[in-house]
Amino acid sequence: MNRSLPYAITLDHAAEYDRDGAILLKGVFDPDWIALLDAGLTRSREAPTDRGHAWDRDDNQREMYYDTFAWRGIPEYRRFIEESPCAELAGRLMGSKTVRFFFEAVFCRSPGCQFRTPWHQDEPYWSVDGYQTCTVWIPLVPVTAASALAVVPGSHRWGKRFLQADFGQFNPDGHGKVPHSDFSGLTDAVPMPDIDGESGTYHPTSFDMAPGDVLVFNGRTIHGGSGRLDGNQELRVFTAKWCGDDVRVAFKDWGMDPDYSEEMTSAGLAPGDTLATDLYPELWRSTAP
Ligand SMILES: O=C(O)CCC(=O)C(=O)O
Repeated sequence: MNRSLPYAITLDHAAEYDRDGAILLKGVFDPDWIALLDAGLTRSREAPTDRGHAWDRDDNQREMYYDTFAWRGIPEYRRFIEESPCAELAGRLMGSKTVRFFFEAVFCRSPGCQFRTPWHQDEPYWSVDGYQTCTVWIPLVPVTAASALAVVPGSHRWGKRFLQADFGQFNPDGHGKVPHSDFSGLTDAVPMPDIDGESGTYHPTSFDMAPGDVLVFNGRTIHGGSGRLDGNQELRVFTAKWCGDDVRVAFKDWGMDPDYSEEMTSAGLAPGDTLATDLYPELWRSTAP
């Protein structure tokens, strides 16, 4: 398994990521890493966490399944997070001297699932604030651009928080441990623009991707639209969320999703703190002066 990146992440890559709030990189992880994550996802589905639940199930029993923050109990995830070059990739793109692992989430669609992830941002609804948050979106199977996650280039710099769906409503089984977000107290948020609109204003962008390719995006970048699989296609995605130097704990009055404020408080973290605890291990540090 490749422990170092297969090619250098250059200043041009970092500049593209910073300009667009996202970047596609091909062939980052070798097949052994993908097989390991896939085995971890199978294990995780057999023993979901309290947060694991379906987001959608249609009349044909086609399902979209989600789970998160399972990595300490899933040895395959843990090995990937601690030993793969994912932390370095995040650090170099974010231009951060240090990188801490925040959490993982999996998005698993059965063949033909039509459920599209709603357009949303991450960082405004996480229990942290900071420009240097990112997701590494790693499909474990081939996916066409029409079904892959799309990003709205540049939206991380619009300086706005957008009202988005309460993801707790995606819960066909009425699962008890699903965080609900009541965004009604969010006075400075503006309505999510019509990203799919016919005006063609927002240019949502997605790519054909093969296992080993990654889409890395800033936590403020609007993303969504994935789904709409053709009849035989399934979509198994592992995502790793990373935080850089400028990230601080922030509990949002308007609701958090996922809401890690309890875990953070138990680990002794308070609003304004860095994430410097074992809960969020530092997994990469730049050696540049
Ligand atoms: O893969 C998906 O459909 C959703 C991914 C996502 O929203 C995320 O990683 O934040």
